[in-house]
Amino acid sequence: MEKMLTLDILRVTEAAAIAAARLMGKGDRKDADRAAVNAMRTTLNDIPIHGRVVIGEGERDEAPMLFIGEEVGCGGDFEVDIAVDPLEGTNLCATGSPNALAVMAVAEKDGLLFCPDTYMDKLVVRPAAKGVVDIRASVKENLNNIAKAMGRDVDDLVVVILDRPRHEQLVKDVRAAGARIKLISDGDITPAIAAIVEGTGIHALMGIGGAPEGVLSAAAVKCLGGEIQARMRWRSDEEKKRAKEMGMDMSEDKVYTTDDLAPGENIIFVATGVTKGDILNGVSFFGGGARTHSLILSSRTKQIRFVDTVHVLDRVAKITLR
Ligand code: VTB
Repeated sequence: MEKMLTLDILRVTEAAAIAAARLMGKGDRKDADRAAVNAMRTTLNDIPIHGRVVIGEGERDEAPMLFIGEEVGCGGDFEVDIAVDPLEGTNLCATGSPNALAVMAVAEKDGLLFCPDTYMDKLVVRPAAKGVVDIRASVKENLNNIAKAMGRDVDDLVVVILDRPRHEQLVKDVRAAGARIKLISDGDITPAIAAIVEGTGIHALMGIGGAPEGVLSAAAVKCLGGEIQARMRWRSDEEKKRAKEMGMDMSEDKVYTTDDLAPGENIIFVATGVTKGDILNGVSFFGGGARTHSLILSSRTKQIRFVDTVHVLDRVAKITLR
């Protein structure tokens, strides 16, 4: 599957990123999101899969496209589950800020958690700290254990947290424990990846963000190593009801591990940069075409690929390769 589908999947996130990047800095996040969704859906329906969207743009009645449960693809041998975030960081794109991405993960059937669009409390750590943290433990205890496992002091650690009033106590706790913090305005998939990769200067991600982003982050963790732990944080009774209908455990105490969120053995994770960020360059346009930068991860081969693509939309365009 990995060999056959990788380039097709790459085309999907590339198309979404190019469409969204055209609207970068225009101040309308919904417009940019819509453009990414449209492009992703059109390209997705052109690839040889029987796909089912398990993480999408929301439930059927509130999202006209790429809703949870939607069938996509043009048929063929592969029956797959798909998680999409056509524009991760809609605000980042609308304001031309770093780290907006087009993201997608594909796995064999039942390889990614089928979960509603709600919130999730997350803890992501490096491979070195795998097995020494517990999301139910205190922030201090977790930070001490991460520092010990990484052979450094707590004040050498940097934790990424979404800058939201709901994280006031978390921020206080991290500071009290002695670690440093990078507060971000939006987009917790990029820092989830940064938290598991050496040399990024990020050592953990903590706090409550989107559940869809949590499942996508778990797909990346499954490919790269490290660990994610998560707990559902329902926003309303309506969401709980939907989740119950999907057969989910309603308890906010249930801890989801990497394998609960992304149980697949054959996961492909692809992200294309929309705006230039910590891991990827954004889309750049030139007369007659565009250039994209993407990350492709595979849980089976453990290969990490960075793909730089020049899309020539006008055949007479002058192509500059650097
Ligand atoms: C979260 C986070 C996303 O939006 O969903 C956040 O996981 C929304 O949080 O990466 P609020 O409802 O508190 O604004 C993102 O940051 C994407 O922009």
